[in-house]
Amino acid sequence: MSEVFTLYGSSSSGNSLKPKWVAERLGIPFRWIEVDTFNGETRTPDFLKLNPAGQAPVAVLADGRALAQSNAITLHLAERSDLIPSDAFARAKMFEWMFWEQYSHEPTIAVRIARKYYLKQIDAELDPSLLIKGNAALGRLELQLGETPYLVGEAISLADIALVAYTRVAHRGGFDLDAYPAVRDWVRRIEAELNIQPAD
Ligand SMILES: N[C@@H](CCC(=O)N[C@@H](CS)C(=O)NCC(=O)O)C(=O)O
Repeated sequence: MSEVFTLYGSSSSGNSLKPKWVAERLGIPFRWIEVDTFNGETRTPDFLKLNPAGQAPVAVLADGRALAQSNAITLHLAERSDLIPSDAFARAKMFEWMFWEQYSHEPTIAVRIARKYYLKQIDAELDPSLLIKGNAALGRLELQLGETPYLVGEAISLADIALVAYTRVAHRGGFDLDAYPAVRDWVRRIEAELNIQPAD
């Protein structure tokens, strides 16, 4: 089957992996174009035509339309699939987690991972609030996952995929998942459901 879309992404970026995992799980054929997000490849004139914000991931549909923002791409790919709850309230809860991910989880955990693991900054160079706010985010997840096996309802949804992307590699940012056993077990469960190997 020919590709339904092209995904510009970085293999080291959880944001890029979210739509990749969704497409793979739903059996949607796509072409992956690797982009180095650390050396300006998302800031070239050609890339900026796809996403003026200069960030990966970007999905380019077969008709040429481009869509950015990891969670928007997953929503588009998963339209009418079982990764989006059909019940209106459950669907809104899924959005609640996805919006929270972009405001309170990714900007702390993903940023600390990028600075510490990829850019090799030492702890003294890092904003101390990243560790505090990242641990608060993990605590929020632990509270939910101590009560329910998935973030919303009885099955995996886009909320789990959005949140697992950086949580599974949180140790690279200096976060200790052993302090969050329900989160740690959920990570393994979601990785198994998505058929992806545990990180590191
Ligand atoms: N909110 C965006 C964040 C995208 C983002 O931060 N992308 C990073 C990689 S994870 C990037 O492309 N950085 C390169 C740059 O800003 O130049 C999303 O969820 O897609």
